[in-house]
Amino acid sequence: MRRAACPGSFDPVTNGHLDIIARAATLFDEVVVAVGVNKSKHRLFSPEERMAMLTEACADFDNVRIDSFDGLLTDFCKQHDVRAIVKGLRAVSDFDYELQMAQMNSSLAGIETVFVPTSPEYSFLASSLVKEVAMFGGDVSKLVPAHVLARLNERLAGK
Ligand code: COD
Repeated sequence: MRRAACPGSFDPVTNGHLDIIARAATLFDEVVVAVGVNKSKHRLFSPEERMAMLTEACADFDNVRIDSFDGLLTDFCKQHDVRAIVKGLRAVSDFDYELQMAQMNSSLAGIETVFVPTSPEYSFLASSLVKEVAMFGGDVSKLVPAHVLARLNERLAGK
């Protein structure tokens, strides 16, 4: 079985993430969406909330499952027999950092990274921008699934 991981913070999941996950699901037998926990970083949503949003957003994919990890991504990959890491590339600015991580992960555990170019309509899309725009009352309804938009609005309203 060819199993790949799509790792990220997913705080929250956007349509850009989902585009990459959907395309990875056509390339591999199974895709594990791996939510990085990293307790030292402040997040708007808890790991459980991020996983719940991903579970709902990926419900239609038969070969996609959601998991989380704390620590090194390569350790997660070894534990789950993951052969490749799939990452989306938005722009040259992503490339420098992603290449560095891909080479580190390869040197740590021999795990390959497959880069999938972002679809043009999502090339500007990042969770951080979605949160910022939503916080100032901007319309992000085309950038995240409807259930994520509802949770985002609730959280930003302090609920
Ligand atoms: N279009 C295409 N792809 C996108 C888009 C978009 N609009 N938005 C995001 N993506 C893709 C990118 O590939 C991105 O890498 C991925 O989705 C996740 O994005 P985020 O923002 O949710 O997550 P990040 O970048 O904060 O996640 C970083 C990781 C958690 C993957 C990374 O820090 C990690 O691997 N941490 C574990 C610790 C570790 O192993 N460190 C050593 C690394 S060498």
